Amino acid sequence: MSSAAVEPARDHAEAELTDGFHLVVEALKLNGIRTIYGVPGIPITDLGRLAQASGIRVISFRHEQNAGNAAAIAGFLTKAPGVCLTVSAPGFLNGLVALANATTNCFPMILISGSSEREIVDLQQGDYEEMDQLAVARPLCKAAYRVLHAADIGIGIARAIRAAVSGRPGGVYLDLPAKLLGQVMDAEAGRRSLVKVIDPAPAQLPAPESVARALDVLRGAEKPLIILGKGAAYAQADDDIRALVEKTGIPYVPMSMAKGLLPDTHPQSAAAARSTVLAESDVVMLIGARLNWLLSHGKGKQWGAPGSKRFIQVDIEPREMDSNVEIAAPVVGDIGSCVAALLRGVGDTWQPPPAAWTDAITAKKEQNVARMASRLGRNAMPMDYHSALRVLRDVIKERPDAILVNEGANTLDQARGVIDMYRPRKRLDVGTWGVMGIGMGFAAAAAIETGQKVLAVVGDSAFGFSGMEVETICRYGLPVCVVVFNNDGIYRGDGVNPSGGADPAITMFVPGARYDRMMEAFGGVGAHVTTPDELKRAVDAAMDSGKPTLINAVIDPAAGTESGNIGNLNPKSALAKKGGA
Ligand code: OXT
Ligand code: ADP
Ligand code: MG
Repeated sequence: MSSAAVEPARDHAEAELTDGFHLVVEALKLNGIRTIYGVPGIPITDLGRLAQASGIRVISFRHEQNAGNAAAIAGFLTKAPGVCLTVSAPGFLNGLVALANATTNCFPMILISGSSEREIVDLQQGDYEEMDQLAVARPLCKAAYRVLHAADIGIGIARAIRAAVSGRPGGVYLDLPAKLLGQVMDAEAGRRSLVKVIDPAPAQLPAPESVARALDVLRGAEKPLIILGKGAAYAQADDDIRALVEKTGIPYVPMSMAKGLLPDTHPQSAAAARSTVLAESDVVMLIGARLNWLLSHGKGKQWGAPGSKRFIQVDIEPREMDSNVEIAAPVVGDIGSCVAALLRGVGDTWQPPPAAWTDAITAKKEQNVARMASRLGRNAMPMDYHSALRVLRDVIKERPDAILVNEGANTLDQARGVIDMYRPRKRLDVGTWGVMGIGMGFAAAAAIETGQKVLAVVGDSAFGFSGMEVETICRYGLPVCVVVFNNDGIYRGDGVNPSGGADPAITMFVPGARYDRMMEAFGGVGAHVTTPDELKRAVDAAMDSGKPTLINAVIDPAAGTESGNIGNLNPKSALAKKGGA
């Protein structure tokens, strides 16, 4: 559309007019966007106001990264793009971390940022918050667009929506220069320029021969294994996924955010025998899970003898195949269609895996469960991770619809193992990047998008990245209970400054800090607990009342390990003087 299509207001004194602000809001509404997460300011304050006036829920955060994380997880939970609205340069950059993280995790999201005047930015003449935002965003997201003419707003938003949710979902950047928002055009022409996206994420059917090949490989397995990833959770094909697992009788391991697709207590879950099944399986079917670092790239010691494994991979992204190891049977398509096709092929006469395989898994599971039970049974004082997590495990068992948000290092790794999930998409965590700071944004959006109560279990360091959003949680009265596992530091709270100087160790925080008072400062409920009983009472009260609550749970500063379960990824200098924890 050329600029000639944008007519100045003065020529239309009599005609009904619209402008960029209204067209953006109408385009979002037309496409079913009901919530915007963001931070107001120049040049998008009025855009937010107008959106709110016209019935969109606009949630104002204290920092764009948290608003962006909220939008990203809204996308994961709903399969519709979560929208984050920010101001130019600094606000945009704050939101960009969340956009990149969404893209990395395959969550559909749109970051809409206001920007400065193109003419000034391109000549680098020093405009207010000058930055070539489109160029900065492009390498960090799935697609990036800029709209220059009001008459193109409809098509720009349509492109952003389709790019975010079709194929492999991801983050999209949409650049809206300040001047665009004020552009005026004929209202009827504006209405006609809007686009309602039809079938934004079309089914992608797998080729029948790829399904047949996968079933052949699976049928020939002596020690088959299914790995469910967060792509499987995203796909919302819950009944078929469960039927596929149960009809084949194949043991499965859920990746962290796929926990609950089948209840973690399911007899076929091999989560508690993870090392055994990764090493000893002969055929592994990945459904919506990548062979990235979280799965040791599908090779090495963890995966047993070289050449002992054949992989089947179900994924919507063809280029994911053979990314790390050879995929013997790629099945490319959307998980709903692929799993339905696999299920049809499985039929009613599928032979379950040999008992030798399932018995070996059961034996290993029993060992690990017994080991965990003895840890859970200890009543350590001060609390260690397991004594605190035991009661949180019970909270989720009693309230399987509640959403668990989880971040930290030890707080993350121990909670993942201890807290069973019973329903799909109820566990939200640090994802592919292991990023700290998703906590309060995820918690707020989970409450808003699902209407369920949220339990956020976060390390004291992790909490600090988004902690100011407890004000947001109080302001909107969200049913979020935050439990801060307070061990006085990153990984541990007993670090020592190796120089012997007065500064604290780099992993230490103020000992005995009272995070509960932050929630009280904004009118929420604060609690300070030192025993499992106190913790259970405080969490039960919060989950029953739905009042914004922060529980400061004191954890033994010496209970954690450096980097949690992934200490192997933390390089250590052989030359440095030993210090710290
Ligand atoms: O089979 P085996 O025998 O091996 O046993 C396994 C299972 O079978 C068994 N298991 C069970 N047994 C019994 N019962 C049950 N139910 C059961 N379930 C499992 O248990 C073992 C282990 O099982 P698991 O966990 O499944 O297996 P494993 O081997 O651990 O799996 C490997 C992984 C890689 C899949 C898994 O470990 C994983 O998903 N890890 C994710 C790790 C991660 O992402 N960590 C976060 C990043 S750490 C670090 O980077 C941090 N930073 C730096 C930083 C970051 N991240 N971001 C930003 C923006 N800036 C800086 C910081 C600052 S963490 C951090 C803060 C930390 O401090 P906090 O105060 O917040 O937290 P605390 O540590 O608490 O102080
Ligand atoms: P996890 O961290 O749980 O292992 P990953 O984020 O690594 O999961 O992998 C998710 C995978 O799921 C990605 O490769 C992505 O392309 C895929 N995916 C996402 N949504 C769908 C879908 N609807 N259909 C098929 N594949 C999907
Ligand atoms: Mg800590």
